[in-house]
Amino acid sequence: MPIPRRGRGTLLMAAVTGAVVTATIAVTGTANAATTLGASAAQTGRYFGAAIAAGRLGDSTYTRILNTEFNSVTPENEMKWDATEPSQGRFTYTNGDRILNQGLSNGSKVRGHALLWHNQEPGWAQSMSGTALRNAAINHVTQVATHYRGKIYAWDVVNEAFADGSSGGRRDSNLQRTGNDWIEAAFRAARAADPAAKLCYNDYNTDGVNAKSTGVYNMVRDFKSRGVPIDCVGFQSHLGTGIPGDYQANLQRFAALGVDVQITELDVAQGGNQANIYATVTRACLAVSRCTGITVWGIRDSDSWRTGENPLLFDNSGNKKAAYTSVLNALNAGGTTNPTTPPVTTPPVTTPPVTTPPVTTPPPSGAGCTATVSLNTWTGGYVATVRVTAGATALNGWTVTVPLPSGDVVTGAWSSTNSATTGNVAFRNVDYNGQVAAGASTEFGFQANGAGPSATPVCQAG
Ligand code: G2I
Repeated sequence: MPIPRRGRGTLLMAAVTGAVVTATIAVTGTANAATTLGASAAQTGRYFGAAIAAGRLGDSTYTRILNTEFNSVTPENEMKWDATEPSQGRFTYTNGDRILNQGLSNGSKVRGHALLWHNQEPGWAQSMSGTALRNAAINHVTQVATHYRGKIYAWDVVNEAFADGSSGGRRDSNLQRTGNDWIEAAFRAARAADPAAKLCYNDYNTDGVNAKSTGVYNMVRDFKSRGVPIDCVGFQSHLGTGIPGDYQANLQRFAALGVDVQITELDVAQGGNQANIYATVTRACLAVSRCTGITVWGIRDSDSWRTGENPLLFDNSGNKKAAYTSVLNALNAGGTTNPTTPPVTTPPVTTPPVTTPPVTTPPPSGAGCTATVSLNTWTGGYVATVRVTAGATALNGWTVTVPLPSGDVVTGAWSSTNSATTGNVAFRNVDYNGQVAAGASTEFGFQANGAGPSATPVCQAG
């Protein structure tokens, strides 16, 4: 059959300039024609990613699939606490940076995983507790998020902090024992360090409506109502041979809280239903406009942490499996368009010159209270731990005013609320630490950018 006139013209252009052809295909190729996972997901504004390991980047089959199929990467282990801060205060980013650069050089998004997790804590942190651990954890969040500032699409700020089973409550860990507010303290520190990254809470066994996912749901709702910075929830989706019937409804109820949802660690046991389950997950994400993308937890079956379960989209030799085709077809069938909302960008804080009013010192003893501050500093910032001690009379509420020099800005506080972030900052007790017996003490803390308090804090009872 002779080539129609128009077709001949197109072919001629193709022969003359390859660049034009590429653009033409991208525009005129129907929405259903993409042939890789990443490109297919991109048709609806989403990404399709993989967890990758720095140690495998020398494997040419692995990197070929990675560079061809995926437009997002997550470090499988390289940005975890044990990898990035193997001894306290000594940060190593070599392997994390390899993942980052692999992703960025391929035009991919990079999901950061994970700033705080009770698992894979470095040994030095495992043996810590209380205020020392809290300070170390917040410092870790600040340092790592600062190192990767502006380069990470979304951070798993806190990973797997909820208990399995019917309680719907928090998992016990040394981090949890530093106080229930450790999660919000971590999110605030992460926002301060990298305002452009979306901040996610990530967990497993939250893939349907159940006690655990409802516990997370209630936390997210609480965070949104109190202005704690959270942008997204990650659903790991390590699935067996079934999938909860309310998988999509569960994603939708989180999205309705005003957060993005992401499938962050998808893998599915190989069995009769593997391809169908993969397709069901994909369709659920596509049906929820705030579901921004899907990440599979590895590339080939042989790369998976689930040895022997063959849970991924490529076989040991790198061949596409039936599950791959079912995902690709589901992506190409389309769905809601993700608006790819840009992350919240906090405008730079312009600090007006602070004129410090003279401080009237409360009576040093008897009724009232005293406050002392200890600092854990690094270049440009610090974590302050403030000890509040009651005088001869029990306290029923307290306020500690900390004088900050010009330029210091509080970025987060725990076990207290602060009404301002600069100048003379008043920290007020929260529900559980306002009552302090005569002579007894309680502690709160805050994190700030700057050099540190310029004078002794002032404590007022009541
Ligand atoms: O456990 C599966 C995933 C559950 N959600 C959080 C993810 O971060 C987690 O990933 C897995 C990695 O896939 C494994 O590769 O996390 C494991 C650790 O809990 C990782 O395993 C560890 C081994 O336990 C270590 O022995 C090994 O040194 O991987 C390390 C690096 O290869």
